[in-house]
Amino acid sequence: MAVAVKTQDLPRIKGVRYIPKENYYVPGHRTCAGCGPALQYKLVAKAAGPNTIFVGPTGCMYVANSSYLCTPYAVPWIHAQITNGGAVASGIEAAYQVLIRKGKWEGELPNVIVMGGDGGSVDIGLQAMSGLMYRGHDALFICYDNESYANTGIQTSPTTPYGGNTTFTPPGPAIPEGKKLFPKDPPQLVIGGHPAVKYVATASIAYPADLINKVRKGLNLKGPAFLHIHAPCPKGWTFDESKTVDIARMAIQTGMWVLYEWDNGEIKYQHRPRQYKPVREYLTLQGRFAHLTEAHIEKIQAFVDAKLKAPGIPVAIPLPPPRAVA
Ligand SMILES: Cc1ncc(C[n+]2csc(CCOP(=O)(O)OP(=O)(O)O)c2C)c(N)n1
Ligand code: SF4
Repeated sequence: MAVAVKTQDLPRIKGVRYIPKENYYVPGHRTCAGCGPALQYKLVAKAAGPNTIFVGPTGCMYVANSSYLCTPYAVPWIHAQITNGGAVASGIEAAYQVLIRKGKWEGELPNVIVMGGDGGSVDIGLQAMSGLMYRGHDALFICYDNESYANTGIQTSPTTPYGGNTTFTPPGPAIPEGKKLFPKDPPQLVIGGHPAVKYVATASIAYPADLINKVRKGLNLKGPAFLHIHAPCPKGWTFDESKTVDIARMAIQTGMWVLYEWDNGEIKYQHRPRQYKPVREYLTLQGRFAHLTEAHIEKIQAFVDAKLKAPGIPVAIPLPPPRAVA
């Protein structure tokens, strides 16, 4: 006889006043002051609660967070390789399903959450993330997006915006804009290619209650879910560490980041401003864009304008010209 899998039902919260007081990502870690990914970790851990297992593909949230015998996670966690967060989570979830089927685990199925950087989610870790989504494991995959391979010295990643100055895309006479490519679209990548996935959403540290509700929705749902969370990085983006939340909010006010959820084929938007501010107001707050010319800023504005005509729908991305043959 099939054994019923007991699952959790995490309640929706009405606003910031109702954010749980309990912390499962506690002080004592070694991330930079004002680290956006650390703040989102804290919020996700509050949302998920004690019956949670975090899976961490290598990145700032593991290397900067944990040193020998000292970590900030107050729930079980495992450090995966940057390539295989999705595979490790798949194995954990599948093992629990077997234990439940054999009557060796009588509790609720834990929340299995992969917390990967953009590199560990949609670049080096893409195949394992996609495998988890494709096979339909009951797990939540979170891509915390600091728009670079931060832990190895702020190298460019596929989600680094056009024009971003990183250690691999320094602006100079040959390439004045720095990064030449426009970013990948992680939510659309997951939605478009994975029939088992029914819930995909974007979130931001600037809207913590919305973030918590999306985490809980993804966890309550049976099957795989994907969240793309905007998490500014003061070190890599070059801004004052007291401004992390302001920068995250400005991204939404200028349309550089759009908050939405894709729920079984239906798109719903959250916190859409009546009037978007020019992208310049976001770009000028960050040293990584300090070298951009008017023409570069116009190119970014045109990209955002096209995206905002149908937010959540991929836009045609301008490609760089083919490389000149030496
Ligand atoms: C296969 C492999 N390639 C490269 C590395 C080196 N490496 C460690 S952390 C890291 C950056 C991770 O970037 P991301 O996943 O975006 O997370 P972040 O550091 O930005 O939080 C890299 C490239 C590695 N550990 N394994
Ligand atoms: S480099 Fe960025 S992501 Fe990494 S710990 Fe510092 S602020 Fe956080």
